Amino acid sequence: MSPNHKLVTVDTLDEKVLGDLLSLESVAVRVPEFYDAMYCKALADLLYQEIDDTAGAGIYESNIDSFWNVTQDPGRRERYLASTLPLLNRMRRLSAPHPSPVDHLRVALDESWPGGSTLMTLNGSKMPLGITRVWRTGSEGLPHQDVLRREFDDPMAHSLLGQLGVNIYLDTADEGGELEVWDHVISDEEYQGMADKYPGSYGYPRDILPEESVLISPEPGDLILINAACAHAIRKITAGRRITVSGFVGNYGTDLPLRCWS
Ligand SMILES: O=C(O)CCC(=O)C(=O)O
Ligand SMILES: [Fe+2]
Repeated sequence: MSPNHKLVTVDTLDEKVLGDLLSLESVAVRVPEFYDAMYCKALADLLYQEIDDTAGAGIYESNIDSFWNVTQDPGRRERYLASTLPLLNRMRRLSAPHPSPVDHLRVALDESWPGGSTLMTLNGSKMPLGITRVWRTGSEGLPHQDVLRREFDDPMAHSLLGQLGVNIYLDTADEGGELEVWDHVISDEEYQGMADKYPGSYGYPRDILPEESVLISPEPGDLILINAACAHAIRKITAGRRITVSGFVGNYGTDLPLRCWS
């Protein structure tokens, strides 16, 4: 059966929508026009300019390291942790006079979850939220999962009850670049047997996944949340480029704050 019923479209987030996603009643939640499309365009133009000036290589180009890039390197981890407030402030500056999409997301999560929402901390330091990722023509994200405890052997990772991937789409590809989500979790036990083949839970072959998936063509302004334990991929961009503001949301239980990072 097609898993399309596992994509939920809502006007606003609330406890039930987030709870259903965490319990895999759904695999993805879309909030259309979460951030005004005109604001998206203005912000995307500024971000493209900045990233073009400082481009690096990789499956996508981004302004800061993702946490999984820094887990093995104390120096890089320090730089990552030092980037938190500058990153938030930069997004506010670039968005002005409109609200920052990251702040908008943080407030929406805080107001929709009984325990509220805050930034993830590591040894008392706040972790950055709101990495910007540019995906250019020809790039793609292979099927993968995002499971912090597989990357980082720390109580803060092991006590997570669930992890969501959250993206605000500021600009979307002309062709391709869809987000594909499978209603399928590769368990830690299954992953153990193949961790050396797919480091970082990245690059699963499609033939180990169900034939049917949820395929989402994001529109500028969309907020899309996925249960990051489900295998997911970004289809190859065949025309144009896309830019997202991206992060993760960790669940420690209904009465505790959600914890956000990138
Ligand atoms: O850019 C996207 O559509 C999804 C990126 C992703 O893999 C994630 O947010 O976990
Ligand atoms: Fe992901």
